Amino acid sequence: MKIAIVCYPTFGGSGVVATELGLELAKKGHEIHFITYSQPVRLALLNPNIHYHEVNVPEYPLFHFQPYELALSSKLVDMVKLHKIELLHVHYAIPHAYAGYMAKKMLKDEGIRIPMVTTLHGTDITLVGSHPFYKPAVTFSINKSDIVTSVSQSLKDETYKLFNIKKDIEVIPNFIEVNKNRIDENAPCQRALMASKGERIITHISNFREVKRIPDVVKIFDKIQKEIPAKLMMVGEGPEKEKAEKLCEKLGISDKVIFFGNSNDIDKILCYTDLFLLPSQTESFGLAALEAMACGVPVISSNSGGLPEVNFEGVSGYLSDVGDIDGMAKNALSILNSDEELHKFKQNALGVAKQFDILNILPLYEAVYEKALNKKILL
Ligand code: GMT
Repeated sequence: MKIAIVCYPTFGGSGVVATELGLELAKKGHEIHFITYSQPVRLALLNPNIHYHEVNVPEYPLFHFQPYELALSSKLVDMVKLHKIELLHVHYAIPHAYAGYMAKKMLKDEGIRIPMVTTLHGTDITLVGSHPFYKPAVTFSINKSDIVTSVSQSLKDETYKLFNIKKDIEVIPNFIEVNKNRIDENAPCQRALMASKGERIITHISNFREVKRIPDVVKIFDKIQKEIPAKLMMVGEGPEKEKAEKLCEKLGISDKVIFFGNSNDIDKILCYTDLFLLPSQTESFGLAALEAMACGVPVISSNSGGLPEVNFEGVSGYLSDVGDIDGMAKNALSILNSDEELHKFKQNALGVAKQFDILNILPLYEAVYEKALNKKILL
């Protein structure tokens, strides 16, 4: 199949899912065309089936806002015609589903009919998409997609609650390549560099936005380190980072907290991690938690959104109400206080992650593509 994938190329769950999906589809022989404004961060152009086409938006003094959707839909039209692309898969509704629909319309005028699959990822529905400024366009473009998927049952329910959606939404969860060779043999797990013997290592990875409740991460860690020797690894960049650094200073724990910035080597950090913290306000799925679990790291998270669909209470970790810092610290300590308990949770976390192996999830996307190609195309 010749598939165009439209996504955000930056660090962030939806772009990562789109990129990993494209790479895996290419390995299976599909021809994949990534169409976005810069090369996706996890994209290695090492497979002849992978192509990348950049969307350029020239600056013009008249424009207060650059018309990205227009440039994207034009690029889609050109690339579909040039490469005989058969299907569009857009990740994150805003503005990709809207731009995809416009491309379909333009192509129809030239006698080309192409189906569009839209994958909803989370904030395109919850925090951003449901804002009155966007809602009519998001509703319209979801209803005009030939097939819609969401990354969790929770996000599907939320979509029906927030929008007037008249079509079926298929749940296809986030995935992970469980058998990936995560550890470089020449640079095995470098735990000793980061912490001394007897210290537990706790990690948080995100885009440091408000929804991640970064101050909670620091406060939970503060409570943990008062009871046991521990270090905190903070991985990622975003608007809440500076505030977190200040909070660490205020609590007098700066020497125990390492801020890494964005990293493409998260496996190297997760390989020496004992526990992962994700106390988010909401999380449609929580890919970062799954990535941790695939490295055998148990998760302490909030119980909001789709998190209970990936972090299983008392098995791969524990879940608490949003903002329950005491509860999360207590649960963390119950795992970290005993080597046996930690070992058990590590094994369990890996076991749960295996359910989300790419080998189980890829056929679900392929089935959706087949269905889209065989349906009457919506316009
Ligand atoms: O919140 C993020 O980390 C970024 C965001 C995105 O769209 O890139 O992530 C969303 O999509 C991920 C992949 O499907 C999900 O695993 C995340 O839970 C979701 N984030 C939120 O719902 C806040």
